Amino acid sequence: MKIAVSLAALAAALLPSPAFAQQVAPTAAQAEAFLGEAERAMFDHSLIAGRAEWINATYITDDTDAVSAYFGSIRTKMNVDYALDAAKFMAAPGLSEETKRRLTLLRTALTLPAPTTQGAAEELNALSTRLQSAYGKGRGTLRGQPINGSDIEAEMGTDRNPEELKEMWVSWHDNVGAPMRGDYAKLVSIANAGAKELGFADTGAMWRSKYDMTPQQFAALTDKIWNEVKPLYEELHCYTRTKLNEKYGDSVQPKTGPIRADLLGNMWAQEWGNIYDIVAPQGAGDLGYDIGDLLQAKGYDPIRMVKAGEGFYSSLGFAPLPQSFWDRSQIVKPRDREVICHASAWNLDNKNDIRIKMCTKVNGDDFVTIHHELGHNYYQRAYQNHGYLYLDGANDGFHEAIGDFVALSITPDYLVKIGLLDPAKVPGPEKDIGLLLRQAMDKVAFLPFGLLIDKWRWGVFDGSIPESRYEQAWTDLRRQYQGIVPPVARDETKFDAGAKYHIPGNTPYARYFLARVLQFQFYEAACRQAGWTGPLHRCSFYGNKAVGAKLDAMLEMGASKPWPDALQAFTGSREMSGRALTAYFAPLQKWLEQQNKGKSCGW
Ligand code: X8Z
Ligand code: ZN
Repeated sequence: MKIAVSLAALAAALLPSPAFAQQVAPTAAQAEAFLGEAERAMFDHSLIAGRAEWINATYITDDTDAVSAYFGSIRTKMNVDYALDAAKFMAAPGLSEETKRRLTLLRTALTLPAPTTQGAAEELNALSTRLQSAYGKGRGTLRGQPINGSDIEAEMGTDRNPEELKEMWVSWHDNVGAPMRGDYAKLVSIANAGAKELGFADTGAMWRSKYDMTPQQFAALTDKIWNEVKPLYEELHCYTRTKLNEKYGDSVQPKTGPIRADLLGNMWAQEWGNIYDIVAPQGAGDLGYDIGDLLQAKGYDPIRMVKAGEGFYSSLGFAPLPQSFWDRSQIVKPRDREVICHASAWNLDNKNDIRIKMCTKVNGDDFVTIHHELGHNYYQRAYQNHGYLYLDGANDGFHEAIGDFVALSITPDYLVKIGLLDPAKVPGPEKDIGLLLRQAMDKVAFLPFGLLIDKWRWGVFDGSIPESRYEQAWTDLRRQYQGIVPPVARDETKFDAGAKYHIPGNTPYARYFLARVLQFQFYEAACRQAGWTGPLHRCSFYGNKAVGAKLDAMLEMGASKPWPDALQAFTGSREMSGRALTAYFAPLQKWLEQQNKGKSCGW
């Protein structure tokens, strides 16, 4: 309320009368004054809205849902008003590049815009809060017993009984996804009406407008990157299918065709590293260690895992995490209330009140996720001195890539340095293929998944996937890109997309696809800066202050410059590409091609 009044007062002061405003284009000075006021108001609002959201995410009740939706709807209305004004100020003559950039960022700032129709912002926020909380409260079953989200995720990683895997997969998708279908369709239609009012074709086009290029160019860029990495994925798919067939037999996993989605060690078949034991090459397969086992053996608890993550960033020269991080983060799942377990990183005051929210388990997946989340926090802290609109990554793929890039340095030698691995257990060069395969099962397997989530959503938003085909289109994309199929038949009473956090959570997903290739671009550059001459995958830049300083310089830029400038600052290149990833895995690709000789690959 207060915000609307102050904006109106500002407009009145800047523009003599509404009639005058319509006739005379605004000036550059007025555009800048408007941006300054908008940034201040959004900054202030974020302080209270962020806290409401944090409380809701760490203690889901009907009441915290209501409070979170309330502040969310204020934010939506405020941002929509500003975005509409920003479009008008774009017409001002003589705008600097900097001002144009800020106006553009303001126009695309909302993930879910609402139309200005009475009640639309409230309905949209009620729907999005309800969907997100429903996900947080979701349960599947295992051996007939209810099991929560973080537990079922971990079980999918270790269980090797195909009947139990199927039960977990089906119960999770049926219980969590299907009931969301109606709410999700409503949300899509409101957000699209909002996007159209802001001058975008639809919400998906608005999402694709955040990459310093047109929405069409962005879609083409993601396809280009996919084509660069697809041959490697197809080899990995073929090899993994063979190994699954050997383990489970034709009745569970046939030799040809797509892979059964529940056999890959992950609820969404998005990362396959958990079934490394099934695919490990004969002889060279035993790496001699598994990070989860090492953490367990050394008695690590979740806090100590986060301290280890912090230690990596400190070794690069980043200041330690503030005490408030330890006081306020949710590192383990509270036992007595519903929370959103899906990991996230927060900055509550846009300064140093950085936190993570996880339901950490002592395993390898969560060790990597900790580094991932901390990457967000160090990024947030590094760019804090900019104005509100620049408090973001160079693009959202950069934000997702930082922590993963750091985690690529978790090599055997690094594990020795931090006392997790016995020096005598460091795998020799004969284990290089095993090490690369272990890494590929997570990094390469993810690529088609990273792309298809938003292929589906872009289609939903542009209407090419109508509500009547939500399920079919999802299953088709999973088969087309990943080469996987659900363990049982699905129909349009289901909504499997809703069983993946980012759909009810409304988090755009192309960012993770970009991050998967960007992290290898950063890593290759950091290892070059460090003067590394060995095999790329053995490089760790732990302790390298020069790499840290260069990284910090990129992080400090925030969103102040187009992303190619940020990429160039750290890597020398202005292109996002799959080349660094394929270079890292080149020896593995050759090996996979040999293993797959004579097999009919594809699906
Ligand atoms: O959602 C995440 C992070 C939160 S920013 C844990 N990730 C994607 C996912 O889990 O689906 C990281 C990898 C991909
Ligand atoms: Zn992330």
